[in-house]
Amino acid sequence: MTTTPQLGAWLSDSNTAVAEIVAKIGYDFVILDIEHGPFDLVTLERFIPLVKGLGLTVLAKVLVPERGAIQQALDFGADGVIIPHIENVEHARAITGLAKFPPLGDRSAAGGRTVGYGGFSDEWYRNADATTLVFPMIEDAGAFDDVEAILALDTVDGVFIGPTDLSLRRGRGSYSRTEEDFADIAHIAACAAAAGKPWVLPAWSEAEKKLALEHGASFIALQMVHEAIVQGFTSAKDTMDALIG
Ligand code: 3PY
Ligand code: MG
Repeated sequence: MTTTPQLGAWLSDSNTAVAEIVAKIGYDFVILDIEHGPFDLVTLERFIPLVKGLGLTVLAKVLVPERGAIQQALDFGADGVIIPHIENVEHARAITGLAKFPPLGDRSAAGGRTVGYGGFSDEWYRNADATTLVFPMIEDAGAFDDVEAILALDTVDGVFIGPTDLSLRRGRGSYSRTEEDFADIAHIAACAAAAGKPWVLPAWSEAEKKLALEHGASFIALQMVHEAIVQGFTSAKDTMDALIG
C-alpha cells in the first residue's frame, strides 16, 4: 500500500480540455464515471488512450456490475475498474473475477489494443492480472457487512467507497457527512488496512479529504468536474456582482 496518496479528478464526460487541465495541474489519476455519465463506446475507446497519453492513470467506474461493461473498459485500456453496486461477497467473487484472466478469474481474452497489438503469452496474462486494478464499490449494505471477506478475495485489489449510496442503503437517508457516515468510512478503511489493500474515497469536502488522509486512503478523488465548473462560474459572477454593487 502506498503512503502518499494518489490524487484524482472525477470526469463525468469526455471533455479533452478538462483532461488536459487536470494533467497540467498535476493530478495523478482520473475516474471516468461511466456509471452516471454520457460516455458511449466509441467515445470511450478514444478517450481512454488520450487520457493515458497525458500521463494520467485511468480508473473506469463501469456502467453496471456485469461482464460486458468491465470487459470493454479494460479492453480499451483502462488501468483499472471501479465496480458499482456489489451486493455481497458472493457477488463480489463472481463479478471481480471478470477482470482477471483464468485461472484466477474469468476475464475474456482479447487481441488488438488489449495485448499491445502483439501476441499472447503467459507472461502477458500474469502481468495484466497483477497490474489491473479491481476495486469493487462498497455502497450497498450487504457489501458493507461483507467488506472483510470481499477484501480477502484474490480478485480484489482494494475497495472504493460510495458514501452517497452507502448512506441511503444504511438507512441514513441523504449523505450529510455525519459522524455515522464517517464511522462507516473509517470501518472500511480499517478493514482495508488489516487486509493490506488500498481503499479509495471521493472526498469533495475538506472534512472528507482530512478523513481520507488520516485513515490512509491510497487514492483520493478531490474534485468532480461539475462542481469545479459551478465553483468557477459562481466565483466569477460573485466578483462581478460585488463590482456592480
Ligand atoms: C456514491 O457515493 O454512491 C458513489 O457512487 C460515488 O460517489
Ligand atoms: Mg453510488
